[in-house]
Amino acid sequence: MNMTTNMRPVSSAALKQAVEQHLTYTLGKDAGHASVYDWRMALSFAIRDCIVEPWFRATRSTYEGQRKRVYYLSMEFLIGRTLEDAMINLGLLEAARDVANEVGFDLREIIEDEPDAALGNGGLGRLAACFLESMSTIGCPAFGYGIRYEHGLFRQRFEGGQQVETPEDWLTLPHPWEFARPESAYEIGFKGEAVDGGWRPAESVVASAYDMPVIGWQGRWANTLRLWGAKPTTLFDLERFNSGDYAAAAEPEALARTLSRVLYPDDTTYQGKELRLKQEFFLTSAALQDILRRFRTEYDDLAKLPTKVAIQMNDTHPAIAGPELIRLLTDVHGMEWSQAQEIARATLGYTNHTLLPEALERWSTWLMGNVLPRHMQIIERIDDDHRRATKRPAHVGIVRNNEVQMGELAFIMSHKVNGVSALHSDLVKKTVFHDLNEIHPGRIINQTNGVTPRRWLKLANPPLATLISDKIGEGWIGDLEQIKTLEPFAKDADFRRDFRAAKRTNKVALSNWVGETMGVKIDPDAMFDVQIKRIHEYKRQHLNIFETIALWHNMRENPNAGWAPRVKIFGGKSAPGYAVAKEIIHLINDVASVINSDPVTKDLLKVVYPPNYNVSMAERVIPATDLSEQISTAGKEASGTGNMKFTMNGALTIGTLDGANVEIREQVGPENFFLFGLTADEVVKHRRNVRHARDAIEASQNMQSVLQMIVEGRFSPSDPDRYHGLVDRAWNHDHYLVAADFDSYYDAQRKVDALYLDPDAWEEQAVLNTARSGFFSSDRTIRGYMADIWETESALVGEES
Ligand code: DL6
Repeated sequence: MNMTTNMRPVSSAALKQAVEQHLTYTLGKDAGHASVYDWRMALSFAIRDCIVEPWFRATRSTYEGQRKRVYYLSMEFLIGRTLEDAMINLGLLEAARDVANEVGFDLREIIEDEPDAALGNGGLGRLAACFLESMSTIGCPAFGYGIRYEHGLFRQRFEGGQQVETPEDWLTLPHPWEFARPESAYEIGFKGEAVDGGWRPAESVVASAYDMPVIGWQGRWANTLRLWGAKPTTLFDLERFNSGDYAAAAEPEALARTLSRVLYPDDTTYQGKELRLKQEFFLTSAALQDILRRFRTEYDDLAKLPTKVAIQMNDTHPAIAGPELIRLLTDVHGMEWSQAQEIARATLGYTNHTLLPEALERWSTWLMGNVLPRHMQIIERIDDDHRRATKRPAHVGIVRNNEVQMGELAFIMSHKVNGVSALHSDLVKKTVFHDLNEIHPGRIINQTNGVTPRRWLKLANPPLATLISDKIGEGWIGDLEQIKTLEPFAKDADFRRDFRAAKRTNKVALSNWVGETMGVKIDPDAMFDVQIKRIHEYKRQHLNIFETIALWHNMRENPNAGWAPRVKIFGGKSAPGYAVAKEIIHLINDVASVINSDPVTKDLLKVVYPPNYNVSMAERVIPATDLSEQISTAGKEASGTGNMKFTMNGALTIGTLDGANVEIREQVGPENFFLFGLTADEVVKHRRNVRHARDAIEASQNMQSVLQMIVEGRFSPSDPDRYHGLVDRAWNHDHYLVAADFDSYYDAQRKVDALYLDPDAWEEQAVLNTARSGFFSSDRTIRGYMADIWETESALVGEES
């Protein structure tokens, strides 16, 4: 099957014609009066047209070949922008640039007019987006299932250095990438009562589908991201309307829409519990009903489900899939209980993304029984069956302490459970699922995360992508392992010079953007030292800012000591209710104001924290980064994926032995990685000493000076007591061992300085980081899931690429 399309307008002239058609007939706009928004919409529709044919072909081929499909259930898909990604994968970027120029616009301006689809909080959601793209690239027949949140992750701005959240509104303007499918709609019930092997819900809403095609590299395959929007079962209460009570008449619609209105702005704890549980069930039930409907159009025998369907639960958020699938198979389709349980288990897989106790989902049995009474019965029966079969003691299990442990439920209802880096998977076995691992040896496996090189290298970093392709050809884009052929060029002075020039181009662009948007002048020749990610104590942005303060202090004491000039760049949002993380944001901004106005260090150190970090900002910052900060407390970061993006883009990493840092260091070579800090085992041992922070601070002159400056109000002169709580925590409640790792981090940073002052040596290591990043493609990760969990094959095997 030749998936390259003959309908695609490959020439600039054909694309221009398609764009103008859409401008005129879809948007009803006269070219002479069209705005950047109009051109963006017209171009998006023209590009979307080019996806439709490969999309149809992929669907037809899946049906005709009776292929197994993968269904990826995720409460989050952090997609960012779509237009540029689609143009790149279709090979239409240059044609689009010509079209934009001809109509008098800059393509970049058009691309940047698109709002980010921020349907996720961070790593977990962005991983899901990378996976969708990789599944399409590989030709793995798949659907992503998620929620079409009207408001994605909140917008962040700073007022007086403090985070202020405002609603995100990506759907205010029409979304050109989706196809509404009102015919694909399912009723989702809640509450009511469980009745004799069934359920009579008291409330219900309709889940209505919106499909986004996801095109893979070179347009050879396209899968579907199906997002569910909530609608009322009855649109309107006419009687109330006619009696003049308009607000009450609209109530059903308003209530239903609440379900898909907002993404929960927190990736570790859960608030608004009932609504969150309802959202999880809404996604899961709609997806499962859709999966069974599709399956039954092709096969009669539901016993064959696991041979044609693989369902992956992205964390425990869709873990209600186990009981819901059993309910559908038994109550609705009349299957016998034990067979239904076996079939559900053979179909489901579960990915664990965290060991943080506060992020392991638990629902009170009261809430679960109230919102999903039939499911509560099913969960208890699964638990009893499992306990009986495995002779597990009564005090452990899915239901304990009047709570439903969703991790246990997901584990017990899955045939495979995976962690997301080698270290994390090992810790999953040793900690949260220790006893279940002994009962079910071999069920827990590892699938180290990855990121798509199309978006994170080709799209985000055109200067470097072009340089690489000029040297080794374009094969790396679809097969990142090929990037290792770049390795010998690390020794080639001309190549190193070009590599440096590519980075400098990106640094100049970032400097200009920071100047324009924040009014801070930064020097593109200084080292760009970057920490961008969610703000969380375990990620230790406070370790970074403490080190920044120590560095600044020492620079002031001795400005001519041969420091490497640096720009410290931070980016990230805190969950709105996470006071400690918000205090860290405030401190970073306060420190930035003091340092950035210091005449003594003005050529040596700057601190910038652009607000509202999102996917598009990451695409801007990562290619311009020299030093990647991956400094979490060992044992806490499940994997990280930002760390991989930086490595691909030739940044060196300073990091702990945590998450996928361990594998990054192995791949790039320990001599090309700045390691510091305690290991995961040492962290556990260290915590046993109740004085660990005090001992470490008392032994560190630098750390003492830092805390002294903060507590004296050096960075908050108008409110000197502002950080007393923070300093008290550093001395007395340092759960994430900032003090214990501080000196080791400070020393590693001085090694970073020394290397940066030797540009040739730095560049050699930077080239090796890029050249050895092949393992971190999400294509590799997806192939691992396909082989080890889903037991599926690529539909593109044997096809010409
Ligand atoms: O696996 C994707 C990503 C990892 O890279 C991060 O290390 C991890 O923190 C993140 N986990 C979550 C957990 N949320 N919940 N539950 O976002 O997953």
